[in-house]
Amino acid sequence: MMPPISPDLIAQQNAPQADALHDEYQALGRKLERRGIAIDTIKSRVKGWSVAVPSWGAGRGGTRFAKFPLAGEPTNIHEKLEDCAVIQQLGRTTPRVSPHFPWDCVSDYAGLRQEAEALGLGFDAVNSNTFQDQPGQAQSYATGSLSSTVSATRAQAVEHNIECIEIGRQLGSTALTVWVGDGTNFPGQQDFARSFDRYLDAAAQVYAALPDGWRMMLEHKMFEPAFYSSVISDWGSSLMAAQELGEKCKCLVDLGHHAPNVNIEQIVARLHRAGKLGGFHFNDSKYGDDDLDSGSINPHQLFLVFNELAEAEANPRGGFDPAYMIDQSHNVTDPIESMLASAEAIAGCYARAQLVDREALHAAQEANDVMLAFRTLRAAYEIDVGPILAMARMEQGGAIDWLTTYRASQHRARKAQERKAVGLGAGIV
Ligand code: PSV
Ligand code: MN
Repeated sequence: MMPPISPDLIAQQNAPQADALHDEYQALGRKLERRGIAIDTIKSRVKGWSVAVPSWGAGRGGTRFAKFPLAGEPTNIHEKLEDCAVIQQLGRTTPRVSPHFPWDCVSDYAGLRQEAEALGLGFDAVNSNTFQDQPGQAQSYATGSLSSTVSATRAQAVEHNIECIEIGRQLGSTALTVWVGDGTNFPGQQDFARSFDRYLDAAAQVYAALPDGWRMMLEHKMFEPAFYSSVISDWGSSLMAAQELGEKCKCLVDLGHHAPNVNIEQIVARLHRAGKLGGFHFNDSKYGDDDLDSGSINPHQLFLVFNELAEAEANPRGGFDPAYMIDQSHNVTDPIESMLASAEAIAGCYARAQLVDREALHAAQEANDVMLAFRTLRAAYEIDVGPILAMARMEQGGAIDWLTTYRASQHRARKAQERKAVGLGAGIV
């Protein structure tokens, strides 16, 4: 299969920028060398690091008020894969796609896997969906799924999750992410303890169906769609559930699923300490949202999360292998551009965290030298790692300036001719 963007175009766009990039890379290399860091080592680590993109993020998202479609946006998994391939071709940080079912259902999963492979992509964790009803579905999830009071509804939700595992097997995935919207809107609507018991009982049936080498990741979310209480509302509930379910069950941290200003980096450290850090859904948020582009609002928090990850990697305790995924909704941008920007922001925080002088940091911490500890950490954050990321991209066939190259490719305009138009979404207020 032809790559969606011509490699010649990428090379042509890179050519006039290559000298400046080499200059900047060398200047940064000298600066890092003075701090005892070899820039090529950091570049190799960046090349070895990756984050998955969500299939659902390839289309224009919407809010509950409206969706503003984009001409040429993908409407099925085949078109979504094609756009994800563009992201990988230009950015070289996102070789895997995390699919969502039933949104990405097809009749031939072996064929879908081959299609992805031909585009240079693989599949990451499969996501189940028991937060919406599907046409013809026997039981409704209106008042809950895995925690429903109705046993037939719980059974249906269990069965769907098991089906997702089966699909994932065919796609080469090794993880199932479970997020449920279960919860309440009114005090008194449900009993907190009994809902959690029912959830655990149903989740245990899903857990029992996990193949060897698989993990199940529980994603907590404080609110929405349930606005008074959620069954798996926070990392405490998630950890309790993961501990009860077993070794193969871990917690997934979606950055937007916390109250504003919560210290997420500390949660990351705690989950690692408990041996339960399963993975991430990266996004950013300002208030109570979970859909803005990673690093667009609070890049410093993203860096602090990666600082904890670097600590965890250096001190793996029982093991360190989190799954990294993006989970965003792109309501006003071209999703390809947003995911390229996000992948760059995330990889940039990964790179900066590699620059922290850990020995000096630990020494300052031990000596209770507050300012020195703070300055040691901040020094890494303040380094512009752009030349490392751009060099890693270029050396792997990606674009130095992915935005200009993407726009020059006219990919979206071409797809607007080929793909069927998406209807206007209806706002509800
Ligand atoms: C819920 O807000 C969530 O973060 C879960 O990961 C879902 O699977 C995803 O968004 C898409 O709705
Ligand atoms: Mn999520």
